[in-house]
Amino acid sequence: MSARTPAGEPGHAMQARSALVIVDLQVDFLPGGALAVPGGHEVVPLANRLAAAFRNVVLTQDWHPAGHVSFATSHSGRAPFDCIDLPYGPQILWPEHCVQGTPGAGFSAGLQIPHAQLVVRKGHHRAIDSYSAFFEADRTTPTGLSGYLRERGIDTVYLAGLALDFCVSWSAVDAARHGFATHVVDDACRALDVDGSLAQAGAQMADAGVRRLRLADLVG
Ligand code: VGL
Ligand code: ZN
Repeated sequence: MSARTPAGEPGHAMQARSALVIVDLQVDFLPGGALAVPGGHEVVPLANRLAAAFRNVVLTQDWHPAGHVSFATSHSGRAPFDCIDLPYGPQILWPEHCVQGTPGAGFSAGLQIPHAQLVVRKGHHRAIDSYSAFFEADRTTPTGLSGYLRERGIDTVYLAGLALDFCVSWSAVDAARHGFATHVVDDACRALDVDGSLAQAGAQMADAGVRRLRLADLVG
């Protein structure tokens, strides 16, 4: 394994207890996609490099049914990026994206992580969005990822992918709150930055004790 050990990380033995979670590197989030994250394509080769240094890799996949509650088209008179109140809280409305089984919901063709062990599909309940890989937006419906990691003896999580201010940060905050030592690899993420969302995500991650590091801290 070629990973350099980040500050405070005891090294090889810890690899068994660490997992890399690569968030939503899907066609619809890349330039030209339905909900493109600026520079999103730049993350794909970085994720490949990062993943090569991890024994345990999990991929997440945004995976919505047609007519999903997060789509602006599901609410008459609403436009993408409007915010509405739903029973579980405020919800930003998005263009239709990552519809189950469509090409846009597929992983980037450039993603080469054959040793990934689990794909977590999220956002599959029509009436609840799910940015986090751990809990849906009602903050109570679990995806099962926490139990999966714990059952495998994993206590440390690294995250990278798209979008930093939504699915990456929500996943990181939930991981930290549920007791995982949590690190976000900043330069292997890109953000949407909708109405101050990036600054807000930074503050929430800091509050939750999420550590931020850079790719070079992990792979030389
Ligand atoms: C995401 C908005 C809607 C993300 C997913 O992957 O960050 N953002 N669905
Ligand atoms: Zn989504």
